[in-house]
This record gives sequence, C-alpha cells and structure tokens, in this order.
Amino acid sequence: MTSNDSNHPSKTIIGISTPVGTGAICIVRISGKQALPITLSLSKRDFLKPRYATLSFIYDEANRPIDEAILLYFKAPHSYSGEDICEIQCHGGVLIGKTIIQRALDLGATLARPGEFTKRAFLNGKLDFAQAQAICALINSQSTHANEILLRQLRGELSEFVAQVRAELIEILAYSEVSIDYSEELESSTSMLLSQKLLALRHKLAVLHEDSKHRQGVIEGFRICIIGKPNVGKSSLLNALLASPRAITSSIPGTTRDIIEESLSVGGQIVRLVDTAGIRDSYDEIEQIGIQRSYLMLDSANIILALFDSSAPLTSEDRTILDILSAQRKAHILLLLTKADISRDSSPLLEDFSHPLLLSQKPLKISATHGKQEEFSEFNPQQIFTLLEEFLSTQHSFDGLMLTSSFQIGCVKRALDSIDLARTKLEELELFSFHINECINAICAITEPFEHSQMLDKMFSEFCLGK
Ligand SMILES: Nc1nc2c(ncn2[C@@H]2O[C@H](COP(=O)(O)OP(=O)(O)OP(=O)(O)O)[C@@H](O)[C@H]2O)c(=O)[nH]1
Ligand SMILES: [Mg+2]
Repeated sequence: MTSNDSNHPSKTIIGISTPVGTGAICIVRISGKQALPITLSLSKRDFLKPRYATLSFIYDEANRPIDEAILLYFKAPHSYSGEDICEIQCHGGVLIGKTIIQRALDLGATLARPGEFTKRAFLNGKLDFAQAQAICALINSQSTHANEILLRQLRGELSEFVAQVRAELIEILAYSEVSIDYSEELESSTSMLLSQKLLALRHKLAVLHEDSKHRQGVIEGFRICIIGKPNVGKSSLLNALLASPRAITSSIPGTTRDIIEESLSVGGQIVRLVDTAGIRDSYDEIEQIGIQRSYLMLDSANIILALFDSSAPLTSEDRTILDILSAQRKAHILLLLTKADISRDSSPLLEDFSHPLLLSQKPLKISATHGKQEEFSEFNPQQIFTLLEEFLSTQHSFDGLMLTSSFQIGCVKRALDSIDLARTKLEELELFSFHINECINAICAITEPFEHSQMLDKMFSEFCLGK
C-alpha cells in the first residue's frame, strides 16, 4: 500500500453515511488528520468544540452558501474510527451532500471506500473484527432476533468466548512446550489431562459450530429451496405459495432451466423462496447449467422442500435426490408428496418407502393444482406455512452464543480440524504444538484476522458506503 492509495491511513476520507435519495437530512462524515481543518474551511469558522453541535453555514469556493448544517466534531481517539471525525448534518436530497463532498475533495479529502470508516476503527483498535462484522450485519439485518444476537456480538460476547478459548489453548500449549524443553515426552498423566482438556474444548466448539451452521438463516435471511426431479410440480408449488403465477409450468419435463427466487412472508418474517431446475441426468447443455445451479442452491438453503410425485413409482432420479438430501447436514428438510389429487392409496411410491430419509419423517401430501378429488380440489398452502413457521420459531427461540457469518463458522471449523489432528499427535510433541498453534490462529482470526490484508479489504468492502 502506498500513500497514494485512496485508502492509505494517512489520507483523510469523506463519505455520505445516510442512504442516497430524498430525506430530511444527509450526514457527510470526514475522518482523518485533516477532518477538522477541512470542516473549518468549509464552514469558515476558527474552531469547533468537540462533541458540541454547532449550527453553521457551509460555503463553496466562491464563498456562496451551499447549505446551513449542524457540525459535530469528535476528537481522536474518542470517535468511531479512532481518528478525528467531523460530521456535517446537512439537508437531505441528492445535491447538497454531493456538493459538500466535492468541495471537501478540493480541500484535500479522499473519497472513502465502502466500509472504510469501520476498517479504520478496526485498525485503530476501537473494534475487533467480530464486532466490525456485527455492525455490517446489523445494518443489513431484517429481523429483531438477528438484531439481538448481533448487538450481543457488538458488545463483545463472541470476543470474550474467543479470548477464553485462546487462553485454554495457550495453557495446553504451555504444557507441551515445557515438555519439549525438558523431557521431550509427556508423562502419561499429563497426556491424559491434555487429551481431556482438548476433548472438552472440542465439544464446546463443535456445539457452537453446529448450532451456528443450522441457524445461519437467522442472520443472513432464510432461504427455502424447492427441489425435485423434473415435472414433479416444483414450479406449481412456488406459484401456489406465492399465490401468483410467477414461474412457467408445463407437463414437459425440464421446463424450468434457471433459478427463480422470490420473497415470501412466513409468519411475518421475509424469507427467500427458490424454485430450481429439476435434477436429472441431462445431455442438454443449458439444462445441465441449470441443474448445477440447483445443486448450488441446495448448499445455500436453510430449508429444503423436497418434492416426490405421489402419483407414480419412485424413480432412480428420486433416489439420487434422496441420497443427496441424506448427505447434506445443514438444511432442515420437509418432504412433500405432490399430485395427491391423482395418486391412489395403492400408489407404488408408498410401497417403495424404504429409503431411510422417507422413513424418518411423515411426508405431507399436497396438490398444487386443481385436482380431481374433492379433498385436494383447492390446495391450502397453510399446512406448509404452518410447518415453516414452526421451524422458524425454533430457530428464533435459541438464545445461546452464535457465530454470525460464514467466515466465523469457517474459523471454528479450522480450529476443530486442528484439534482433531493435535489429538492424534500426543506422542509427537513438536507436531502436537504445531496443530495447537494452528488452532489458536484459526480461532483468533474471528477477532483479529491480521494475516490476510487482501481478505480484510474484501470483507470491509462488503460494508455499505459511509460506514
Ligand atoms: N394433478 C396435478 N398436477 C400437477 C400438480 N402439480 C403440478 N402438476 C402438473 O405437473 C406438471 C409439471 O408441473 P411443474 O410445476 O411445471 O413441474 P416442475 O417440477 O417445475 O418441472 P420442471 O420445471 O420441468 O423441473 C404440470 O403439468 C402441472 O400442471 C398437482 O398437484 N396435481
Ligand atoms: Mg419448474
């Protein structure tokens, strides 16, 4: 990084912190050594008292007023970024804020990149990385439950957990290092003790990892994915749940080629509902791409609505899908038997219910189109909504510690892998120490991912502008 880089810490950055568009006020934020001089030049004032609101005009280069605004000065290090920060609360709209920014750029400021104020706060020790991520997620949060979890993370709950795990690992490392220095092997009682400590730690991390993986949707928004072989009725179900003919349906297998994603309200919570291309072996190049996307959606789903045609025998395509579903461990699966209006009780599918997944839960029979039998003549999606609501409410009743991003979940997974490797090396202390050190690095990356500056740039760039 050179000092010419726009995000070099020596530069004074400026950005609009409020959403772009028409609104009562617009907040322009300036952070860095020149924040105060630039704001004084803009307002033609001699000084600003820290933490006091000052009503002042802002002027252009020809001394014409641009706007009347409220100025706030936060003196370093008592500011969000840890640097001098000035906030100019001008009137809203698109023009005034941009004009002030242009004038400040002429006076030496540099445009902030997305997330750069928070990145500076992190680099200046005002926040650790978990807290910075919590802020990013809070801004994008769509539910009050997610807010509660993220506020706890912002207050340092996850950071404390990381510090505690780190301390336990360092204690384990100390035993090993002392033994390397003196005896090169562990006494059997020490070896037993370390093994027990590692096992307890592993359990704690594994529980956190599993809980968080299953509840990722609480923070990131739940994604419900409709999966099944071609022609099983996926798009018809999507349309029925949305109460709108969003997707094309037809009796030709392979009608849906791409992902169709729509928002849906379930019990007052907005979720994403995804229709996919039917999974089967296909020689059609475009259909193959669609099927690949179906697999990707399966990986990212929190809930899978797995469809099987109750009017026909189970096929090899169904079995492939059942095997895929059995192998995945993240999403909650709801099994639905479609076309119940034309299925008979003696349907071959019901006799073929030997797959463990089909035996593990009672599938719900549905009919997404107007059918022949009276009882299914009108599909009532309420049954599915009720099941979805029940699942979502179990997710929200959880109030334990939670990892709130894929990055944090990945860190804990790496820590678990290192613990597993360390436990196999209790007789080879150099290697044991190596894996414990790896584990410390993995877990500490949640709060201090210092070793990857490019990754930091990428992660902060996902923040919104002006934050
Ligand atoms: N009788 C009856 N027909 C249905 C039902 N659901 C869907 N169908 C019919 O089954 C055919 C396939 O429905 P789609 O919803 O297009 O199936 P799909 O799974 O999206 O198919 P692909 O997009 O090809 O993967 C259409 O002719 C629908 O009208 C149902 O519950 N009962
Ligand atoms: Mg379809």
